[in-house]
Amino acid sequence: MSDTSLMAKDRLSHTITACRSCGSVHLVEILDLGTTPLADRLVAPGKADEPELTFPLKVAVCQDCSLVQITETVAPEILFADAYPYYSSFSPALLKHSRENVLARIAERDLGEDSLVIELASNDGYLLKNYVEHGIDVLGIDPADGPADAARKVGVPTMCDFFTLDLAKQLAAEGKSADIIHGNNVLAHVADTNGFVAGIATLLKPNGVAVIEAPYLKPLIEHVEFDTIYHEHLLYLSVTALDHLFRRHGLYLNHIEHLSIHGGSLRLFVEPFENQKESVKAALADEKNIGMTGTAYFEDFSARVNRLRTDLVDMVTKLKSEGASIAAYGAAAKGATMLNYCGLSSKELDFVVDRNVHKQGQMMPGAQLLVREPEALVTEQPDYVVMLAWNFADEILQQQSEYREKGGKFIIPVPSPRIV
Ligand code: JHZ
Repeated sequence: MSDTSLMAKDRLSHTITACRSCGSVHLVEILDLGTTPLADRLVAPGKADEPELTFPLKVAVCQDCSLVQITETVAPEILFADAYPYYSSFSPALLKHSRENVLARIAERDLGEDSLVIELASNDGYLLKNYVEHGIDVLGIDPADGPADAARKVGVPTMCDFFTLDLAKQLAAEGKSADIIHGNNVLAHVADTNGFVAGIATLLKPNGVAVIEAPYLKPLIEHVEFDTIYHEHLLYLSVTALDHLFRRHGLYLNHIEHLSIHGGSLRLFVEPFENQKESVKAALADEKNIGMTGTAYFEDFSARVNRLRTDLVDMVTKLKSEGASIAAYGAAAKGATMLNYCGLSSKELDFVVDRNVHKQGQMMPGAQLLVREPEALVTEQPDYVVMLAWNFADEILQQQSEYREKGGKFIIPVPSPRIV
């Protein structure tokens, strides 16, 4: 796919002036995280001295449809297609979560020989492979070459492309229509929000369902999960904003489930007919009640984000002054936001570990920490490890029992820094 160096600077990003969903110009800024490098754009060691691409990272809320969104759109070809390093299959917890999702859908739907399940942003086939095992036809669509190749290797037919309304129309013209469309952690990533949802409407069978997962705005705000804000995530979703968005395309958010994954997510059940369940009614009422449909709810968020930064930097500075060595766990995209916003780098942290072999040997953007294999925690035994992938804390703490038994401690930064 396209290489950044071939793109004119002015085509790399643009700032929006209207809501990504409803088009209103009534956007109110609620947070400014400064100018940051791209969270998943790892740096090759030989390129440490080359300047990194950086872009403004500001968050606004739409006063008309309540959608929270960042105001800068970085070209998707830069974000997702150019050596995108995220492979879903490196987390056993995510694999289990996805398998359970598929088994529940198979149990509740009458899927057979004529059925088709499509996944948008199917990554390395981590989810669809479970349908393949049950003999159900699938089609994965993902713009990143590496993960798409990995998916084909595990038997998941995959188109390497961005999902757009045009692509949906092309697939529909070829006779494809879906019983289920999955889209996990992708709705918030797409700049043409309305085109993406219209594409789903185009491909769903009249009795089909789109089962979509996305981080939920409420825990993000309440637990100060500000590090999940980066350029890949254009939207921060509430049920209110989603309800408006889907209705515009003849789709209905009929049911939701609350999930603990990624710091608190929603699983949305979206259908081409209206049958709103209590789960949605309750969430809409709750969001209205707590003020999420206005701007007041967000007023102290920026101050709480600043407080977390001060607390984490103070903690790290104090430990360093006492002679402690500190590393980090998880070369996660959210880790890049955390490190860059807090100004933590190789001065304070020795290295970061991550199981993803595609990340190892490279450096985290901005902070330029070298990514090493998790075994380095036991061989190097740093005194403390900042848990950047705090959303998988339980899994990682368990996996790192040897490091912990030898006296190693983790610093969990969210919702406020604490040592475990
Ligand atoms: P993880 C990703 O964000 C990318 P990130 C993306 N933008 C998105 O939308 C969100 O997910 C939802 C590693 N790890 O998944 C793997 C271990 O090393 O929280 C990952 O590199 N050992 C599409 O990148 C990182 O940590 C482990 O035991 O913020 C976690 O990144 C486990 C469990 C993970 O998301």
